[in-house]
Amino acid sequence: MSFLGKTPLEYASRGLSWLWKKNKYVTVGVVTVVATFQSYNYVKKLQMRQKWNEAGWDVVVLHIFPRGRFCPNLSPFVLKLETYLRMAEIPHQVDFLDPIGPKGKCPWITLNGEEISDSQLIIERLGEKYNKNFSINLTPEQLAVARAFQIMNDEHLYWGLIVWRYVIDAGHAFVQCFEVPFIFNVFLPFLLRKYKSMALTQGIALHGNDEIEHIIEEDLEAISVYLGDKPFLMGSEPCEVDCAIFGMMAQIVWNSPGSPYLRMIEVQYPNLNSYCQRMKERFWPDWNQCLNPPRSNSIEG
Ligand SMILES: N[C@@H](CCC(=O)N[C@@H](CS)C(=O)NCC(=O)O)C(=O)O
Repeated sequence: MSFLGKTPLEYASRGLSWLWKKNKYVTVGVVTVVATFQSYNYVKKLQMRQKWNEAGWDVVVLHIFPRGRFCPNLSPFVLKLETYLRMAEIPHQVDFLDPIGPKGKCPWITLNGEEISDSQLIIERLGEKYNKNFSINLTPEQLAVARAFQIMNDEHLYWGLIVWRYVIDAGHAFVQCFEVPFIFNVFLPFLLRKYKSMALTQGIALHGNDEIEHIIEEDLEAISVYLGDKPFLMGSEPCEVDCAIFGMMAQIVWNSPGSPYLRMIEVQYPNLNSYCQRMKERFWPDWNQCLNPPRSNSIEG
């Protein structure tokens, strides 16, 4: 990794030699603090790796963000991957302590000591390893359609959700959807700024709110029309693409109160709501227990 042609190490060594010339004692102090912190992190990571390895051979350790109040996760990609693990009945354990993986994103997994990132790449790897292919009966044309929907969902519709959640709504609904630790309130403005900058770089945040709503409505309409009366996106049985679509739709249905997208689903695209309920019933019979705080099954939601 480099910035303007220099590695962080080069920057650090320049900074230190400048500081050394100014004050040798302060330099020794800074180096000691940084070295202690790094060693602590290193040892902690080693201990965690050891613990993850104890999960057992061929048991996936799924590293994710904490549970939500209304939906097991506030990340569409976590819900996608966890739904897949349930669909494929792959033995797995969940870790909430180290949600950010080697590529700087959540979710990621550890499997037999190997660290693997990105929900889609993980699904592909696990499908091969555990010999699970839920799209095996799809024609090449249907496979192409499923791929196009997955990309629209994960790489396009996602950004509409991001802009609404972190920019337009400024995190208000987001913080209602999970048990917010006190420290998170300090961290929230940085998170909002980071997502705004990412959405500007991606391009969607360059549009006005009405334009963004229109863009996302078109995506929702495409999914709703293609789903039609079918129980699942590609037919009567669920397959891999349903995990992605469900992961994202669930964010609108359960984690975006007051959003225009929830209104659209409720009013214009009710089949997307029934679809979410269907996926939830099929793969998350313990949904209420996976919420934080857990709810008893007598409470509907
Ligand atoms: N393509 C990745 C996307 C993962 C992703 O963007 N995760 C978000 C949470 S929804 C994340 O980790 N954000 C943290 C960050 O960017 O710092 C996947 O499918 O896993």
